[in-house]
Amino acid sequence: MRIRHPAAIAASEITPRALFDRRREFLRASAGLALSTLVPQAEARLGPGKPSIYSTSEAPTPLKHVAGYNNFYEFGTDKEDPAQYAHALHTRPWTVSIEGLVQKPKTLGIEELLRLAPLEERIYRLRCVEGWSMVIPWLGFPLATVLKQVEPLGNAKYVELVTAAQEDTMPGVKRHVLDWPYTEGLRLDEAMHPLTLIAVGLYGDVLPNQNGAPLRLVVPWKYGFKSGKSIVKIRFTESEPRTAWMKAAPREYGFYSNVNPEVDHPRWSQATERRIGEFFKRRTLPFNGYGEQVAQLYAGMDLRKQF
Ligand SMILES: Nc1nc2c(c(=O)[nH]1)N[C@H]1C(S)=C(S)[C@@H](COP(=O)(O)O)O[C@H]1N2
Ligand SMILES: [Mo]
Repeated sequence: MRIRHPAAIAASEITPRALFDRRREFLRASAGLALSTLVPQAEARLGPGKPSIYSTSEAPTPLKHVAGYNNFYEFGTDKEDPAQYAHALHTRPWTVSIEGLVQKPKTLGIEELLRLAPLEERIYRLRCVEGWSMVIPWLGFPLATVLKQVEPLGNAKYVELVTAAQEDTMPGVKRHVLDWPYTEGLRLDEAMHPLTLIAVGLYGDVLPNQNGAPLRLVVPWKYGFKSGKSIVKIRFTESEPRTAWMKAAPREYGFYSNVNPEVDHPRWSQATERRIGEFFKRRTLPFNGYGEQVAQLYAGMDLRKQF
């Protein structure tokens, strides 16, 4: 696909403040009790988070689906496996090592990471390459905040994200489904984009383990698999990192993985999606509806070849 004119929806999507506050009241009221039953080792609530102009005004998907229908292959390949097994994940102590082509490599503990920036609430669409989607009220801060801590060198062009592989808690890593640990990657400008989020919570509370506790990536204009869960390492590189899905099926999953209704997956169409909780399918939007913010990152690229 060639870049089209920015999707017309984006401006109308920016949530007016009053509506936003009302919706947050609603989110808080409806999340409250339910989440504590879904997060066994519930820690202190993270609070509501600063509202963000990047939030969609679409209705959030009920928490029972957000935390009950997941892809987290380290815990098994069925959608119910993560909710069933991820309670065992060790989320403390937790450190993230930031290394590679940087002036000042650093290892930051989760508590230090949480102090880097005020938490924002970002209500984003998430579309899985399998053809389903959700709307999730994340709590987090831009990945850029973390990347700026280490002074990248001039030849750094990409970041590789490496996620946890805990053999004692993750039954899936004993099976050769993927080449563990699960890794992902972004070009530096994608990684620095203000939409690219490190999420530490959702629905006003800490992340349920099955959603990638204690911290995961969220890249809303790309297919869900780009949003790696339970990150332990961020490495700056000069060449394009190979990702877990590219290694597993290079014909099916490319590096960019931008949501693109015009480029079919080799085994199925990407033109429509089913919002979890709804019956009828919706048409999928280019860049998952975030084209106005990100299309210019890909100007001049042929996104059929660089899929
Ligand atoms: N470590 C890890 N991260 C992962 C995955 C995974 O299997 N392992 N699955 C990805 C896929 S395919 C999707 S669609 C999203 C799902 O995120 P959610 O379960 O929070 O909705 O997580 C992504 N991040
Ligand atoms: Mo996915």
